[in-house]
Amino acid sequence: MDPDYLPFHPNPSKPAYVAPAGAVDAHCHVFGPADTFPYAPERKYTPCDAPKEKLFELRDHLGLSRNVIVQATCHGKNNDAMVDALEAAGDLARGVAMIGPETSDDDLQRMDAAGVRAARFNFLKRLVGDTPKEVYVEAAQRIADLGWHNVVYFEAPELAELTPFLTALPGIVVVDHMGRPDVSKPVDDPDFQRFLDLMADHENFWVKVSCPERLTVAGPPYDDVVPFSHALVDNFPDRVIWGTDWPHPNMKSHVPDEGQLVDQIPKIATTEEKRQALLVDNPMRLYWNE
Ligand code: 0GY
Repeated sequence: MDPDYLPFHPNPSKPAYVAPAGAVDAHCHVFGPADTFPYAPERKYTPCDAPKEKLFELRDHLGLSRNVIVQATCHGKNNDAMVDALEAAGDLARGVAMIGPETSDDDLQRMDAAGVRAARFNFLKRLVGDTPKEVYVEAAQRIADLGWHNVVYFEAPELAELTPFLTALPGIVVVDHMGRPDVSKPVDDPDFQRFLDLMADHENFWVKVSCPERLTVAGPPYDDVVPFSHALVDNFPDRVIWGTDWPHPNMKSHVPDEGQLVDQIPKIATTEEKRQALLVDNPMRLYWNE
């Protein structure tokens, strides 16, 4: 089973930027290995295996300390590979699951014990098809009872239609990849302003300033994405987190070098204080607050 996009970088560079002690990669994945954790039959893409050992190696190589491992659609709602990675990492990782009506209360309890702290609701039709919102509403209610939060993934043009649903979610809502703005437009474009307004009006909304490799038009080192990340870090310093997005599923344009992604951090968070919040204090408050 061959992957249908580019494999991850075999030899990422060592970043020049040294992250503060305890820095968290708050968006990354583990895939397979397929012979132990098969990919979901309903998946929209086939990844290359990206096992937990490789993720932990990358964490150490980049000078990071912890991971938040996010369930991706290629494993569907079978969270076993992610949970296995959490169990191997001990206190150094937390997880974000994908759940549905088929997920039992026992499954939720088991995932909670392993370190899962959120469920992810994905609105990208290219990844999940068209999931009825009622399915997400019911799941959100179940996870709220466990003290988990919501992680949502959508693209900027969908935000207006999704806003009533998103703002009705109970508890904290973390938006993946800055709400996927079109970075060929200026930062004051109405689509991105709508997202900034959502963040400003709803203090339960957080955002991942991640994924420049997917958003960029110019390519590495992703300077065209910096104004967007920077605006979010500056306006909402206590509600931003950062992640590598390793192993970058569905990347077809180029193979990202995670060392380069780490080296973007000082451009988007321009003081020590902001970097400490982005990389350590905020993700720790969200995922290790117990
Ligand atoms: C990401 C982004 C993507 C994939 C998934 O769950 C997924 O399959 O999230 C994407 O294709 O944009 O966050 O990994």
